[in-house]
Order: sequence, then C-alpha cells, then structure tokens
Amino acid sequence: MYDLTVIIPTFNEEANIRNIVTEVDMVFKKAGLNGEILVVDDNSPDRTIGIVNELKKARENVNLIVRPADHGLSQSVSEGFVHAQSEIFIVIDADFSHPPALIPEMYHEIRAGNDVVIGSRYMEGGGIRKWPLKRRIISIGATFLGRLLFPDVTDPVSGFFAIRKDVVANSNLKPKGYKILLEVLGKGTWEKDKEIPFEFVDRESGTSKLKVKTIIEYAQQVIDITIYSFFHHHSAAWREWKKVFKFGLVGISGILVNMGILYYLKEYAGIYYLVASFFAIEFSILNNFLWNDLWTFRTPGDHKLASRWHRLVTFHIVSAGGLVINMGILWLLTSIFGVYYLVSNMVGILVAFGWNFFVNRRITWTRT
Ligand SMILES: Nc1nc2c(ncn2[C@@H]2O[C@H](COP(=O)(O)OP(=O)(O)O)[C@@H](O)[C@H]2O)c(=O)[nH]1
Ligand SMILES: [Mg+2]
Repeated sequence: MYDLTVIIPTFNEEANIRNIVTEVDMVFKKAGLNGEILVVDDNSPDRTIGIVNELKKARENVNLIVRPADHGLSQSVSEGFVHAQSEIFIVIDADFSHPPALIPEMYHEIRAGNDVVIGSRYMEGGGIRKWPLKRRIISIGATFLGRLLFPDVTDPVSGFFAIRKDVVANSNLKPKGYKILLEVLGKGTWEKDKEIPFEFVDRESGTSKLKVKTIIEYAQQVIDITIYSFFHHHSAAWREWKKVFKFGLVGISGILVNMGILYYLKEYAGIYYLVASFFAIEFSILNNFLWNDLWTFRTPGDHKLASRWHRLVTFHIVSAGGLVINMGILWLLTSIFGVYYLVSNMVGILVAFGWNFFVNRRITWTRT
C-alpha cells in the first residue's frame, strides 16, 4: 500500500511523459514519500504507452491503465480513482502546467484533515502564465459558473488537486469532458477543503485538447450537478442551496418588518410616510443582517470571517446596491419597455435577490 497515488491522465504526451514521471518520482524521494504513479492513457496513438512501459521496467511504483473506449479526460481520472492503490489521490497534468514540487504540501494538507486540497490559479499568490486571451476568457467564465455552486472555492475547475479516497469512494461520478474537480466537489462527500496557490504555465510541448464541445459539456455538467444536489442532500452544492433558501426566508421576514414598521410609524406615531419608510428600510436591513449572520451563514468553527461591524457595513452597501438594481429594473422595464409595473417589479426583486445573495455570499460572509 502506498502513501499516495499521483494520477496522470495522458493523451499523446510522448514529449512530456518521461520527464513528468521522473520528476514526480524525484519529488517522492526528496519528501520521503512512498508514492505510486498511475498513468491513465486514452490509448494514445503516439509513443506515450511505449515510454510508460519502459519506465515501468525501471520503477515498480509506476502503473499504467490504457483505456480502449469511452475517451475522455474526466473519465480517465475517475478510472484512476478506482485503481489507485492508496488512500490519497493527487491529479496532475502531464504537460508541466502544474508544479510537481507542490505534491508533498498537498499530501500533508490531506493528512492534516482536509478532504480536498486544490491547487488554485485564482487566489492570491496564484496565476496563469502564457495563456492566450481566448483561453483566459473561457477559464474565467467556467470559474464563475463553478463558483455559483461552490462560492468558497476560488478555482473549482482546477486540474491540479488532491482528495482523500473516501471523498469519491461511494459517489456515483458520471464525469464527462474536462472538469473532473467540479464533479468531485458536486458529487463527492467532503466537508473541509483547502486551496494552495500555484502558477499555471502553459505547455511547452504537444498540443492542448480543449475544444468548443468542451465548453458545452461543461455547461451541461453544471446543470447536472445542480439537479443532482436537489436529490442528494449530503452534497456540497445542497449546502449552498440551503443558504439560498434561508436567505430567501430572511428576505421575506424583512418585508414583514418593513411593512409593520412603516404602518406603525405612520399610523401611530404620525410620522410622514417617506421618513417612516426610511426607518422601516433600515430596520428591515438590520433584521435581515442579524438573521443571516446568526442563521443563514453561520459557519462552524474554523472558518474565519471579517469582524461583525465589517460585515454589517458591507451588508448595508450591498443592500443599497440591491435597492438601486430593483428600482433601476422597475424603471427600465416599465418606462422604456412598457411592461406592466408589477411584473417589472417582480423581475427587479428577483435580480436584486440574486445580487444580494451572491455578492453577500462572496464578500460579506466569505472566509478570510
Ligand atoms: N486520458 C486522457 N487524458 C487527456 C485527455 N485530454 C487531455 N488529457 C491530458 O490531460 C492533461 C491536460 O490536458 P491539456 O490538453 O494540456 O489541457 P489544457 O492544459 O487545459 O490545455 C494532459 O496531461 C493531457 O495529456 C483525454 O481525453 N484522455
Ligand atoms: Mg495543458
């Protein structure tokens, strides 16, 4: 039994495979790790398979799976999960876009109790070198979509990550396309994650296999994970949905507070209704803040947040933005497009709700 398994998916990597295997093995030796290297190849027509077979002769910790059918990066990685001979898996590209030197740190973070450790390009200290604008835009779009499901993860589509075996052992991964990490986060069983920054470097040798089809498959995957989460309440995406529902309930309570205070101040205290409304709005914001702080976004233990005053101020600013969005849409749809004002207002409320939730989730109640 090995300490860990480094899974390397390959397709036509004859220019890189020897170097990456050698380097990973050197990292093992330096860190004193008894590691397995598992190459999962999609029956490459080039010399990849031959080279790995040669490497296997000299090193008994190198293994190879050749997949004759169901071609695909994610499928290959998840087949690697099934055949790996250890309890800790690390996935890394063959083309040196991911630094093997980080392998020991990822391994130790899993040993320290994290279920998932992600090499992140999008957190402080991370980055991307030598990527054309088109790739950057696609990646940012994919990351944005992925963050809707996992707002705490800065790089939910990274190809460089480590997991504990139990995370995927009983999950029914149906990966397609490129983004195996998103599938693991969506359908795996995990609580604690940690990200480590790294600088992604585009390949020097061989070619990328990203195609338009990949982008369409990715959108399907996001929808699939969303639907899956509705029926599997242990999933991390469901934890996120629960927050959306709670946020919505809190919003409704805020409407009641707003109406009640407006009515009271105007009818019983005789205050001019616009002045009364100002107080009603402020009280509803305070009401919502408290419920969201103590209930919706209550996080157990070690997830550090900004100070409560800080959160209160941010929440006010975001709420003000929501108000502007709501009124802006109401005005735009009604006065410019002639939509019935109650319909416009409904659209405005929904968009403002989306704004309030996501921005607060990402800024006010994000972990520091
Ligand atoms: N098994 C397998 N590996 C793949 C496939 N497509 C890409 N890879 C490997 O996955 C890693 C990342 O692929 P790459 O084309 O560099 O993607 P990019 O870095 O996003 O441009 C490399 O190690 C590839 O050899 C595939 O269909 N099957
Ligand atoms: Mg690459």
